[in-house]
Amino acid sequence: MRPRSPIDRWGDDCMRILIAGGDGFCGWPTVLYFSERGHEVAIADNMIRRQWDVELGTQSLTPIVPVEQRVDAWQEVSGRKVKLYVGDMTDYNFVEHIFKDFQPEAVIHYAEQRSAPYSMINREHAVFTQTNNVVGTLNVLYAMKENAPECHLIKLGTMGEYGTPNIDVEEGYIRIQHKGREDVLPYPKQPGSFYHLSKVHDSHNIMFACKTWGTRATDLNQGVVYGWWTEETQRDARLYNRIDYDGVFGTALNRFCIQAAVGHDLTVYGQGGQTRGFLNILDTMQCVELAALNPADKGEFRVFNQFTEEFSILNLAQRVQRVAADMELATNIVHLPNPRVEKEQHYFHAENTNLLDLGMQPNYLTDDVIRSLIEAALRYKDRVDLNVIAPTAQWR
Ligand code: NAD
Ligand code: USQ
Repeated sequence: MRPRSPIDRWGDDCMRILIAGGDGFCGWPTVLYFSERGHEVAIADNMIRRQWDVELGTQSLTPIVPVEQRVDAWQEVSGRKVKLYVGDMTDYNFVEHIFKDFQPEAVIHYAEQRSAPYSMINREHAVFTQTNNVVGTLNVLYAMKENAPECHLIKLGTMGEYGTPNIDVEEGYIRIQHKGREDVLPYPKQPGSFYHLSKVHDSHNIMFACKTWGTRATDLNQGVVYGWWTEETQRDARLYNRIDYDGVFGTALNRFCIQAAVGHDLTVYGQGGQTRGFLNILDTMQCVELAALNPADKGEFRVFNQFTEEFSILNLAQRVQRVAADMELATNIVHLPNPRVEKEQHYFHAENTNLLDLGMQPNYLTDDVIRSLIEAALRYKDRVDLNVIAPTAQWR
């Protein structure tokens, strides 16, 4: 069968989609993206990400309004209604209620604590991260088994599950020959933080549910996301997406663009040879849509590596520095002592053909994209608190 592309999406393809974590950085644009395309969309979120801002004394670079106002604004702007369930995914009564009430055909599950540094602050933060993430996902699996056995789970995992092995990273599975026998087995996992470990635990639990109960699931091992605007989030100031730049939740390329805008040194940890998969947030939308339109079979645990390009951190900092110089913004690159325990020079090459085979059309990182991110950051530079940029969580 030909893969279903976004072009087919109108009409029969519209479905009921639950977006867990729909108030977050990836979740909110996903809500608007699917709603705009005619799907019936519901958000589940407990707004804990906004509480972590309070805990860490930071805020989104862009001003964001409360989720209720976001949902009302979307209805006003687009004429489309999005349902909102406020609650904690670790509370099974809450999760089961949504499944009975909304009866989703697909669940896009973003609702986790997603910062590696946050998970490494201390014991409490490590325990919280793993409990929040693993229990929330287990609740979704049970709610699907009991209430919606045909539903498709689209779960956000991370490329960091694999670590940085000295061989190519495959998509979820690897063919191994051992003592004259051969099998296709889950690709070895070497995660680099208690957060990344929580994703490995999730993957194992989901794989077990698929095998045991016939659950259908797609694990999207996503790389580092950059950018923050999408077509829908720019339509009204009340629809703006959040964007993090602080030392705990900010991620590499977005941080460098914001640092360049405010004249802060670009903070490369250690040598900067750390190489990761990256993708534009526009491609996050594309990938989850392709996964939703082409569901896994019953009992299938499908793994896609969700990134478009590989970059070293130093290379990204140098590109941002060069584009900033063209904009007459002078920036230095500093090599800070690395707060993490990770390889700073290593081999890294990962496969990413599964989503391309489904029709994904990557948005590659060009100098124009970097320029547009720096320009967007310049508009909000007065909201940047220079005191929260340094990394604080230490791995050791
Ligand atoms: P985010 O923190 O901005 O959003 C997560 C949302 O989930 C927040 O709105 C938060 O309030 C909610 N949430 C967390 N725990 C919850 C719970 N127990 N119950 C209800 N709601 C809860 O994160 P994000 O950047 O949008 O990431 C979304 C997902 O994508 C995460 O699972 C993350 O691991 C994964 N991911 C993100 C990136 C990235 O670069 N941002 C890269 C790869 C993978
Ligand atoms: N880094 C720097 N300077 C910075 C920030 C980061 O050198 O200012 C380095 C880190 O040491 C690391 C790399 O850049 O080697 C990536 O760090 P990051 O903070 O950009 O991303 P990471 O901690 O890996 O986590 C982010 C998201 C997480 C997602 C992951 C995808 O927060 O939710 O799972 O990217 S991946 O990296 O592919 O595992």
